[in-house]
Amino acid sequence: MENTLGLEIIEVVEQAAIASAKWMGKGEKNTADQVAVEAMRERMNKIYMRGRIVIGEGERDDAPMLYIGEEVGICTQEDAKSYCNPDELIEIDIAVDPCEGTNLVAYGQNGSMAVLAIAEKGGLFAAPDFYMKKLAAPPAAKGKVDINKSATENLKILAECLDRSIEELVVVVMKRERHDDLIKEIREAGARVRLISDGDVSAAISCAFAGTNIHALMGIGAAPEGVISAAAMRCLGGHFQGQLIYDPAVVKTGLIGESRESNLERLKSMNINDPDKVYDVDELASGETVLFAACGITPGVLMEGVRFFHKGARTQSLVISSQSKTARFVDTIHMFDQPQYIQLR
Ligand code: VTB
Repeated sequence: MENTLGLEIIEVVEQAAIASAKWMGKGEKNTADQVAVEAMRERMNKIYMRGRIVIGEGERDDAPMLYIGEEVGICTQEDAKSYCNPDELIEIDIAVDPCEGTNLVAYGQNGSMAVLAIAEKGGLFAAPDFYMKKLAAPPAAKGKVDINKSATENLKILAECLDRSIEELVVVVMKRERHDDLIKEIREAGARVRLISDGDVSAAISCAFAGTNIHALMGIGAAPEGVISAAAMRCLGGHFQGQLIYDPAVVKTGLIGESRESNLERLKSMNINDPDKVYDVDELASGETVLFAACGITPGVLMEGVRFFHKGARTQSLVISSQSKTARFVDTIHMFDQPQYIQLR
């Protein structure tokens, strides 16, 4: 799977990032998202594969493109049946977030990226559009920190695993009212908090890379983003746990007329019978082969953002594979108009 898809998915996230970056700082988050979706879908449909979107832009009725259940790839198109041999290709599931951090792009802030994860059919948890309590930590703390423990306890464990003092630890938390107590607790325990306005996928993955000075992600973000983060953490050997939040007293999902009961009903209808279950990384991204790709739209901790120059752009992407056990940073110069020569900038 990796051999055929590895390079192509870099281009998928690159194209989405370039399209979205053109809207950087323009204050129009919906357009920044829409152009990324279109670019991602167009490039994806040129790949020789049989793909199905499991995490996407929404339900079919609400999202015209990259909706949940949409089939993508050349071999899912009617006119390609003549030269595609479906028996030759495994079916794959794809989770996409073409513009992770639309506000960040719209307001020219750091940390947005185009991102996707792939696994063989059934290999990614089809998370409902709910919130998720998340805990991400470096590989050294995998299975030792626990989302059921308090932030204070987890910081003690983390400090031990990383052989540091708690004061040296940095925890990323999304700046939201729902996290006020959590932020207070982390500070009281002695650790430092890096508040972000959006983009917790990038924050989660950063935990798995030494040198980012990010040691944990704590708090509540969106569940689909949790699955995408888990796919990367699965490949990187990092810690990731997620627990769905269905109580509107904690955070409202935004569904019309929602209540605790109606949310529970909705989860049941999706065959989620234990709503309090804590999912670990291997359950959120259970596939035998998992691939992850991201490309910076605006600059971030792990990747540069898109930089435009005369008739071209330069991007930085990250491709992670559970199969080859690699995390590749790919620096690409894109020439829009056949220049005479390539200049490194
Ligand atoms: C979360 C987070 C994402 O949007 O979904 C957030 O996981 C929205 O949270 O990374 P609120 O509803 O509390 O604003 C992102 O930050 C960007 O998609």
